[in-house]
Amino acid sequence: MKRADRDGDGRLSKEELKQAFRQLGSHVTDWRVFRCLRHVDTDKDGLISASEFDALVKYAVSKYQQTRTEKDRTG
Ligand SMILES: [Ca+2]
Ligand SMILES: [Ca+2]
Repeated sequence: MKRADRDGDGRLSKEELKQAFRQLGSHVTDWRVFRCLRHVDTDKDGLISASEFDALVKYAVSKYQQTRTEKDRTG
């Protein structure tokens, strides 16, 4: 969270979120980042707070594992 929060305001913007995904080694497109953000942004301020980030990580990990599984299956 701290590493991903580039401007240090304690919340992640869409852009910071995209960078965070990259650091996780996941190549995501803009709309995917946006969808993730919409999914976890419970107070709808367009930013990811620490608790929202927690939910986001769980969401991202489950998505990431899904993708991995699909890749493993197809080779
Ligand atoms: Ca920030
Ligand atoms: Ca929020």
